[in-house]
Amino acid sequence: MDGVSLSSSHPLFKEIDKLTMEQLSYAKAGVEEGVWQLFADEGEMKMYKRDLEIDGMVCDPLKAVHSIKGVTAREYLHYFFDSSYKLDWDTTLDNMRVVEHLASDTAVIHQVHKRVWPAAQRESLFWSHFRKVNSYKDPDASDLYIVCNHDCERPDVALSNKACLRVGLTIAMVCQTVIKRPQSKVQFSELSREDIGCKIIYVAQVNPGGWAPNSVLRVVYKREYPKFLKRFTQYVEQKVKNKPIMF
Ligand code: 6CM
Repeated sequence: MDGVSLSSSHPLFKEIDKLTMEQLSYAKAGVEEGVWQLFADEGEMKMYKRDLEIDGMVCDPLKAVHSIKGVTAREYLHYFFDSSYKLDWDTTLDNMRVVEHLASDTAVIHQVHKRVWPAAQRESLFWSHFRKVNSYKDPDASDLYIVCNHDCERPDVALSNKACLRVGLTIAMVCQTVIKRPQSKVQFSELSREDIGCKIIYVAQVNPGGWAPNSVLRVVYKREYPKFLKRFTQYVEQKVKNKPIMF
């Protein structure tokens, strides 16, 4: 999947292009000491957060780095982007639907999340864009893909119920395939899953969109983000097992 399928004349193109590239730089910028606090450290998976409140609401930025074996960047992000799998792996969801397929690499998605007591139920409405950006890959990587999600407005998508609040979100997952055998000496077709790995960076900032107790929100995020990344990774590992490698 080289190039961008979304037409440059689409009204959302400029915003999608700008935000996707900004999130890519932000994700790759690392975690400065004294700025990011490590809150989950499980094997290769490390998760960091910063404390940030906007208008009194917790909007803590999150950054996670992970590294797994046997999966390519394209495969990992295929399962993250493709909405037909979301209900399998996203345990925060009550339901979801694709509002519009804007192109093969871009969709608008509406999700209704499970209610967390005592706060009101949340929903999200966002564009989701999948892109290959090899010019930004690390020297040891053979490719780089990103999925970027950001909230949007659609007059044709009403709140699912009046008590629901719509969250704001900017989320990106950046993945790079690492090949363990010298690339100059090997064709992709000769590689097995033992020869490949994937470096993952996930960044997220969610605005709760209205009242929620700050302490509960922080507890929920600390529990849910590691749960999500571990569960999603296991899901992908299971899905690719015994399938031909997709680069
Ligand atoms: O990135 C994740 N999921 C993607 C699914 O396609 C997508 C998600 C967007 C929405 C994220 C909003 C999460 C809101 C969760 C409910 C908030 C409850 C409020 C509690 C009040 C006390 O990018 C994985 C997202 C994992 C989130 C933990």
